Amino acid sequence: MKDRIKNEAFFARIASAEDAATLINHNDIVATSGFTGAGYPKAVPEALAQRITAAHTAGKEFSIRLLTGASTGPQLDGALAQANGIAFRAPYNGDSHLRARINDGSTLYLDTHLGQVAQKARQGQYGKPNIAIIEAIGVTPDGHLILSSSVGNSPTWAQLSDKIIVEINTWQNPELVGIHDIWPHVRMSPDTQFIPLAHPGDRIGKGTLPIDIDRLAAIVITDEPDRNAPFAEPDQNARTIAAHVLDFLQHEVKQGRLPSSLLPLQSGVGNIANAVLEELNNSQFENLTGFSEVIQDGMLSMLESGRMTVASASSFSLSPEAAQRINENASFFREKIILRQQEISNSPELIRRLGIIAMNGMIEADIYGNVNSTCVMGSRIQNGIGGSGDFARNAFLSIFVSPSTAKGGKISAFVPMVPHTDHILQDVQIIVSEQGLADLRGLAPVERAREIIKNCAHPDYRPLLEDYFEQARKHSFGQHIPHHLPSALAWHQRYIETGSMAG
Ligand code: 0RQ
Repeated sequence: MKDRIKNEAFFARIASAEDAATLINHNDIVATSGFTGAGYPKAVPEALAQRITAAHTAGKEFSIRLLTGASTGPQLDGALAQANGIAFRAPYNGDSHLRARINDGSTLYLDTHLGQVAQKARQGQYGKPNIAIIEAIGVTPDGHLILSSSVGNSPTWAQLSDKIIVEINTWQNPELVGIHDIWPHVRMSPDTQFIPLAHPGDRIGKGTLPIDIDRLAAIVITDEPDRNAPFAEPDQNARTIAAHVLDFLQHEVKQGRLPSSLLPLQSGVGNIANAVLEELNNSQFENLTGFSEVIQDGMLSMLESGRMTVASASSFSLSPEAAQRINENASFFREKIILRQQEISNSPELIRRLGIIAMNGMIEADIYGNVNSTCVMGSRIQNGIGGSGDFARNAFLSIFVSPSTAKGGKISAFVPMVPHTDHILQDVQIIVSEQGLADLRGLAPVERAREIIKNCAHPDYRPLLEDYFEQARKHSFGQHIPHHLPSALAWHQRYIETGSMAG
């Protein structure tokens, strides 16, 4: 272990996960590392879940308020949700057990733009964290942490928390050292500083995270891989959507609106986003760059093939096979990948300056191009807004992708009115389904409606949308964004009542 923990004072604080978990009490605010299933603590949360279950069995209350970077994994969100130990959670979740707790009302969820969490935490909006739990791959002789497969909010949690527990995960390759870039000059307004980053490959900070030894409560040793979910082979819809995106980008280059190396790419979670990246890897584009929050399999392939020269993010979201590739070739990837804290990877200032091409999935869009990314039937959370809002609003091009139907055709992804809005029409420039691509740039709302219905809606639902649009124009209170309010949400109500939007 001395090859991982090179500072004596840290070495002296090694404890078991069970002992470390006893430092956490009912109602504590616990802030952890972890972003999209990478770099989250594993052993202490599992031990805490057991402690919570034991307390509940003894008839005692025990729950925590949990803050993270983004989604974590089964040992953290999953185990604590199964123990019904999370009273409050922010800012993003992808775990199915926790999703069920949020949707049945037992956990309160504050879904937040990922780029804003650190700033809000510094303002005290979530309360002062009692304890931070941070996964690292080692400790330097001068007592700095070498973070693991994500940076997320770890610098902020280490700074704000009363106590710190560090998990050293020996599964992670120590050669990842040097992949991180932690900018130490984050300040509160009015003292905020210009972020000196002009290219996705710029390194502007430090490779390690200094922490205050006086607040270091325990070091726990683990040896477990991250939660890595295999990507499904892209289906026909994903491949068709990817081909539409590629045609569009090629057209933009031909028109002289994009350089042949495009602009830095952001790609969201999910199989379609990954399929677009795989398609780009087979394209003629060269010297691509990535400025995103997660690095998926598709981006890894592009770095390996040389199609992409550098990728900046806050974390990985990989299949087990790709995670193994990183672990085996850490010295290659640490030259091509930069992991930053999420207030830098998702900084509106940088997204606007670099001119990002943002590609994100969605649940549904309405005929005017307002997008719902989070709430099924307006009320049931799927994951969260994640970084899609940070990127969509500030991007050079903001693209949303989705199959035209869900649940075997029972749901149309294009509806008269969305029952929940994450991205207003002003932030949505391009929408793509397997049916086609709607280029909404420069169009007024009624022009957008015609494009979306014609190009994106499924043929089974297109006539129904045309009918709605006609009715809306006849009966609307105003003609700017025509709606027929009595039937605007009828499709959703019909699905809730009958299991199909088509009736
Ligand atoms: O549900 O698993 O129960 O079948 O939503 O849908 O088709 O697997 O698509 O994985 O691309 O996710 C918007 C959720 C799409 C994702 C969303 C149901 C569908 C399925 C998942 P089941 P698919 P994807 C960077 C950017 C917000 C965060 C973001 C997301 C499940 O893209 O979370 O962009 N985005 N972050 O059946 C009812 C519809 C539906 C629907 C799909 N219209 N109505 N259910 N589903 N469409 C990353 C980070 O920020 C960290």
